[in-house]
Amino acid sequence: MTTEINFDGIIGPTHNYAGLSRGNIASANNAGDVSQPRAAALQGIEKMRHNLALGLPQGFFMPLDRPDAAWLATLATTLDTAEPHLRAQAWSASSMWAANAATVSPAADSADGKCHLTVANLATMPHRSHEWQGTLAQLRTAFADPAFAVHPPVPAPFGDEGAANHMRLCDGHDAPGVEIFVYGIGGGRFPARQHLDASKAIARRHRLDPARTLFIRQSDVAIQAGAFHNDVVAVANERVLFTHEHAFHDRTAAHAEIRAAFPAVEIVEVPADAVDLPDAIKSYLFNAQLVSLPDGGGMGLVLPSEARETPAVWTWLEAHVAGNGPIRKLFPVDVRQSMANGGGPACLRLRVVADPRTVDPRFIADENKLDRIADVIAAHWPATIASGDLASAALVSDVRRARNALLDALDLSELA
Ligand code: SUG
Repeated sequence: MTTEINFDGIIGPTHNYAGLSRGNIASANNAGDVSQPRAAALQGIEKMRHNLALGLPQGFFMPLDRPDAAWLATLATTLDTAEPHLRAQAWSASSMWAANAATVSPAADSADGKCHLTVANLATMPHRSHEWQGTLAQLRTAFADPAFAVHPPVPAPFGDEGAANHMRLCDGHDAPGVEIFVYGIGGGRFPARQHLDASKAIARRHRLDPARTLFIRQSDVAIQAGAFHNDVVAVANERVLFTHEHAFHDRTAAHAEIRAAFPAVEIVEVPADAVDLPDAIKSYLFNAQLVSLPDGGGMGLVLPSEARETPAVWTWLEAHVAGNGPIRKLFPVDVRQSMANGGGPACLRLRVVADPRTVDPRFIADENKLDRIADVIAAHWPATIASGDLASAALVSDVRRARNALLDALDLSELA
């Protein structure tokens, strides 16, 4: 049966705070802190357990092979000799944020009846620009069934950050939907990472119906406040669009276009005078998983525990749940290690609408498999990484061994 499956990126053993993402305030604020890869990865596993227990189908992706010595070789340097900023870029564990792995168009939206995935080029940030090769290999393994079409990235000058800038409205996940691509226009202090030409190329490749495809500009105010991806200020599920007042460049026109393309939409907008942009971004209120609960349970919001600690945000949410709004339940989860690099619950997952039987079963989670993964993490992931540790040859061997142990445990050694 066709359903929505959330694939979470397992947080890799090289997770560290190098302050690599300009425009991502958490990444900048925590630069140089000591990270906790083991705790980080276990927090990610607990989030998956939580969602499984809600009755939601769950998958996962492997961390990439880091530090990426092959990438340093293309820059004519090595792990030993690289300048510190390049070494840190080679060590990045940022593929954990699977929302940036690819853009996904379900089969019901495409003229050829396949579920299309285009791997993101992540061209704007050097530390993420070398993710796509490993991600593409993994997507081709997980989605090898003819039900899927997996595409290479769009060419690099046109920055593409995948599903983080893509939303879909539909009557039910398996029904044809309206796909909304949100792009930014650069020029400010912080970069706009999603290019309109990239979004349009993906829509053409995925053979989307132009009448059910929208391209909407993200607001500069949001980007400059630290919303480096649209999924920091808006999220959609089925008929509901949950959004901040300042998410889009021209709010009135954006809402009108969305209503015209999908009249059944229910727009739940949080006004700036209830939650201002700094609070929305600090708490990651919108970087939540808006999920349809099984058995007609309405919608739930799986959101970071920081949302509960931000008074304006929690007040708004409690009032919404107490009223007649579509969000019926709030589920705070602890992903603090990821949050400290600007990645909330929604960043950590890629949504794929498909029949789980068409996905390589090695990527599908159940409780036993999560136990097995947690055991490998507990045994092999470093407890801490400080910035000086990135120069340690011993740590390089440790993190490689850690990832290989995970690949072995899941019978995925072909991704080594
Ligand atoms: O690309 N942080 C990621 C966070 C991505 C969040 N994803 C979504 N919003 N979907 C980024 O900015 C920080 C890495 C560092 O500084 O070490 C980082 O890459």
